[in-house]
Amino acid sequence: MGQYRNIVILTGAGVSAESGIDTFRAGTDGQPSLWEQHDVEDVATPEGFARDPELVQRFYDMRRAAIQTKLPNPAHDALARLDAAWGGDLLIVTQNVDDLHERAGARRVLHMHGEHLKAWCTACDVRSPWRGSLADYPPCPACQARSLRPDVVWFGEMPYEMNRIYAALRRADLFVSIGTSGAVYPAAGFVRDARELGAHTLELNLERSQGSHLFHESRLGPASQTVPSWVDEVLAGA
Ligand code: BJW
Repeated sequence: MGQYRNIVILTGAGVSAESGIDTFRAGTDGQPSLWEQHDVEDVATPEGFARDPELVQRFYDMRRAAIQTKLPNPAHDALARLDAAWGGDLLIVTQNVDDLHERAGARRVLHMHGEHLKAWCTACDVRSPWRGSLADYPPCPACQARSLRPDVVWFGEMPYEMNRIYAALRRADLFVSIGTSGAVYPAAGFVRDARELGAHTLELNLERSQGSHLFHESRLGPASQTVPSWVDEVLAGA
């Protein structure tokens, strides 16, 4: 691992699974996944929100409350350790809307699918820190309009900071994907982009994902084990 300088790490729901946060597709430890419990068209599309905003607000209220009771696990801790120690470029692009990377101490984190702990005012376009409920139409702290929605990216919406992500992928000589099924684009395409641009590509996942064959290397196992040992390896070679 000593030959690398610029790293992009993509994380998905699998990195937070051992903190007790539900994954979206295949459930873990006998728990049903989120999309087994809720219809994705109803709760994760702008059309679903327009049809039944209260249902969607309650779904996100429940998840926003739940993440505040969870703690980072050894995978988040190891990535924070790498972030603190790594002298080259490093960007943790997370699809997760929880704040566990930050609570573990990571600084170079980009939330491409938004954040549970922010509310977005569709009247004035300001995003405000938010920990409570949105279901009872609270006023926007900036403009007082009662037009707040969860600051998350639904299907059909543009993920955040794509230019910054592609710029990091162009510089990367190592791309690592952790705990994501590779089912959702554009994130699922990053491995192809990174590889075409010359990066070494590594997958760390519980099981082989949809795009496993696209990686140079796959290591299987729970993130709480595979991530700390990979981080040790990278830092030993640095
Ligand atoms: C463990 C583990 C452990 C478990 N240790 N591992 C046809 C083709 C291509 C694209 C499209 C298409 N039709 C439509 C599209 C576009 C669409 C899309 O991708 N649809 C697919 C269903 C095909 N995408 C979009 O609409 C996106 N926008 C877009 O494309 O804009 C246009 C554009 C054009 C050009 C450039 C850029 C943009 C927006 C996608 C928004 C996704 N939003 C959600 C909800 C966010 C808010 C919320 O949290 O509610 O994001 S959906 C959901 O899926 C969430 C996640 O971030 C995302 C990815 O899920 P993830 O993280 O991979 O979780 P899982 O559950 O799928 O997998 C968990 C993995 O962990 C598994 O592999 C387990 O094995 C593993 N695991 N435990 C290690 N302990």
